[in-house]
Amino acid sequence: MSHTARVNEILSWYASENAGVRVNLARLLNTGKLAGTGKLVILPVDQGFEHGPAKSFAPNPAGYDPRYHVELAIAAGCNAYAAPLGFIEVAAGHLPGAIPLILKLNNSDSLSSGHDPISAVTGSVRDALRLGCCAIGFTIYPGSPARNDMYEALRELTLEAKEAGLAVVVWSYPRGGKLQKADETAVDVAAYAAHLAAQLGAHIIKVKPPTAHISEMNAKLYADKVGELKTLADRVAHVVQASFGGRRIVIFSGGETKDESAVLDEIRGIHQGGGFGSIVGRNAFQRPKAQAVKLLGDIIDIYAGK
Ligand code: FBP
Repeated sequence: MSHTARVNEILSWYASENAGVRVNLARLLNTGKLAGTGKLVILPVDQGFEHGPAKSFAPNPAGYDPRYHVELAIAAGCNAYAAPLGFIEVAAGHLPGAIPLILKLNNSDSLSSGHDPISAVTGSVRDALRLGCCAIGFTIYPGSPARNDMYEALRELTLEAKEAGLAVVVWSYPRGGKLQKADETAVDVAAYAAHLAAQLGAHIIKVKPPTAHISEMNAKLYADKVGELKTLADRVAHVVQASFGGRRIVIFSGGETKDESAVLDEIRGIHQGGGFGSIVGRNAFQRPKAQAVKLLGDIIDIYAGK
């Protein structure tokens, strides 16, 4: 199968990478209903680890069974499925090769509080290779006093993953330190977080949808730009621009479960702003399966320009 012009263009942004990395990026871009469009919709299910099983799966108890999620990702026509080691082991054994897998190599639980935000490394590049994954995933918390430890851990894992021909997906979630809650999704902070992930060698960058808030530290710098950042589309365009002038794949997370029209409005904004897609977890797996497949299908249609 030859690639579409758009997939070839995107692959050209990663010209320094070896064949294995580019094959795996192509796998991600050529799977599911958005195959060939250059857009991605990924199902991430690490919330059981991050937020706890009852908080994550009680709204739709089918989700306690890890097989459910990989089946959902396939039924909906997603490009990939991302999860920590335990869920990926089940997915790889249940439906081997059915959908590209992203092994999330670090995770943080919600049982302890009062510490600097930092995740534990809970998987390895060897695990990703053993399980046939096409990419590793890694979360950084820019703003956390422990950020440099995360950047340095990511540097090692990125090198190892790239040498092994795996793609690298970075969840860049500002939090901790001097950042206020509102700053975590502020447009200036989101743009900075996306840029950091790009500089750390990420092929795919994941941030939260940026709000119109500007953090105190950048208030002066952005004073003249506020009018240009009024809509979500404007703000997404700014984040994409900060990611090497649009030459890195940037996708946006779904957040807490909300009503369908709110989800779809947000996706329209991301699409209009030139975002490359979404990574939607709770808004998918916390709904009954038929509703989740329909909602993911509507999201995919927006990214497909339908
Ligand atoms: P959601 O669509 O459920 O928000 O999932 C996206 C995601 O990045 C997950 O991978 C992760 O568990 C979650 O968001 C983290 O959100 P937070 O750290 O804000 O609790």
